[in-house]
Amino acid sequence: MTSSFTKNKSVLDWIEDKIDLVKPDKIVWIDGSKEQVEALRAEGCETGEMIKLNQELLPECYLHRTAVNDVARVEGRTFICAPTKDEAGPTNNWMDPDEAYKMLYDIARDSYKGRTMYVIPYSMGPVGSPFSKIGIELTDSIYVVLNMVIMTRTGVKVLEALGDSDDWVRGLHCKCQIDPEKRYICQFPQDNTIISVNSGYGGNVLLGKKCFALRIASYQGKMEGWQAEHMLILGVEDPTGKVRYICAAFPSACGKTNLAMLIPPESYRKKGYKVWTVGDDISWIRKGPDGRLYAINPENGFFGVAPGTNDKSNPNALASTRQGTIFTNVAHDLDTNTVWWEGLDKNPPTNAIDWTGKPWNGKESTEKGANPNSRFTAPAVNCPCISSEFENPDGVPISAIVFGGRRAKLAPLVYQSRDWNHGVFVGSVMASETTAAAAGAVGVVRRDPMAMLPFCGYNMADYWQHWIDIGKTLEKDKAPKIFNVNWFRKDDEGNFMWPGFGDNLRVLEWILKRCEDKVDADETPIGYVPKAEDINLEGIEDKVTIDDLNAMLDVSKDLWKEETDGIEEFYGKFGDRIPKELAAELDTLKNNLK
Ligand code: OXD
Ligand code: MN
Repeated sequence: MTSSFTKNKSVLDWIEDKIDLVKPDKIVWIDGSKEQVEALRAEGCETGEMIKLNQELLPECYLHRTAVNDVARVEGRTFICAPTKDEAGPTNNWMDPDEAYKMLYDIARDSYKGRTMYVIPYSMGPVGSPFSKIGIELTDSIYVVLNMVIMTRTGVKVLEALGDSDDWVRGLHCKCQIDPEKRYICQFPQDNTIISVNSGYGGNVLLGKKCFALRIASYQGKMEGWQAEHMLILGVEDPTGKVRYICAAFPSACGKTNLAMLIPPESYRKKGYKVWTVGDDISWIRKGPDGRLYAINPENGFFGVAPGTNDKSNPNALASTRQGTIFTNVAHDLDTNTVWWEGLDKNPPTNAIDWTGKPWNGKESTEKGANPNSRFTAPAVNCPCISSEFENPDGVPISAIVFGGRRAKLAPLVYQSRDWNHGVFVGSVMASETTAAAAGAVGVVRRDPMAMLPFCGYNMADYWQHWIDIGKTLEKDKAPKIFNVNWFRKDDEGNFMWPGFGDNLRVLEWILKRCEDKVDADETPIGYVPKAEDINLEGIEDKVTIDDLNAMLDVSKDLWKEETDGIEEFYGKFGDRIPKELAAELDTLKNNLK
């Protein structure tokens, strides 16, 4: 095969092979031009795949509805196809690579007949950055192309940066019949390959995101000495203009996008504090020339959950969606040709189409207008608080790493690990209690180490070892300090004790002071906990008293003893693959609780 876009033999051979397999009628290379995007939007509208929204109120914005059986990532049908089951580990689904290729090729064979193959060259990270990695996704979906154009850097410039290198991630997406019984999202970390069939929904088909930037990249990072993490990156600017950066990992439904785009409380704004967003979902982290850890956000947009986003909960996210955005599975207000979702405002449209495509009157219907997992795909540049360092090819230096989860009684508002290895332990035992938002029982503890449970491309115990090994390469005063936060502590009546949202900056302030040794702390069995008077309550004294704060900072030995049983059980799944450093941390915790 030849092409005017590249002479890279590994690229051309692979595409030729896939053309033979799926048999498209036509091949279109995505060149990254505005004209091509415009033409694809128009074509998507002609086929009904995309709906053009009110261009005065929402310029360059479109709506898409997926099949009703295809509205979320499917962890049960996501596989790590490593050579052996042990390499995938006990927390991943595993399939033998040869069997997986055969099965997937049988499903994909001839599936592009009568359709177009779009070839998307994309870069995760700024093109040419030493952090960045290149992928090529083949897809038969215009929706996927238009989303990838927002979420990644695409086009000719990517092929130029690749040159004749073989170091790129192969991605094949086939919509097929959107048959949920034949839906598979397969990662082959050893082959830099992703194959996704029978889905048209975001996380399953925008292959640069979870499949590449986390599952494949976590394995690449292990082999190459860096880290791919499910972490937001934010910068806190203090009144002197100094900006310090924090990476934070939380399981789904813990407010990651909200924290990444936090608006400081009024008293902080008056003093000159600002928060800058570098990323809301994924961090790629590596050591810089000065020995500190630096992070980039490999993405170029936000694929955020729409419901609950409004001008109080997250005005920056909402503002990001006002231009050049694709909405997926939200309600369509026919009177204004705009979009609506639960929690946007108290004024649902009465003449609308719901996310399933049926007529919907938001004032009368008991059904939801938007799917609970409906999304916006918004360009990062739209975000009013996007960091000036967003495009910095060298990333931003990380002062603190923050883990967190939803724990009603157990974890204090914030605590600091004693050192790097203890911090890795804290991340490895991360857990969240289930909420009513998900199916199943409420309040059940789900372990989600580093928020990577569904995203780690290899054995999680080896992943922890990789964390430990990275720590060994860092000088003590250069390593980020590691913390755990819990915004979700409840009192005996079941009320949240901490106001959250912008007030979380009060906790970040304490964290950054600890990083610079500017504030003392109390040593407890689980790590360092703030003295209540060191958390600034100015402006919220009527909502949170010192007594409340003391209650939120309390560490109950009894509850933590119960917790160690759960940790032991979880660690047990990994047998003797558990790093000895983490086994020692668990012993230390148990001793501290005696
Ligand atoms: C996401 C997720 O969509 O983590 O970012 O589920
Ligand atoms: Mn995520």
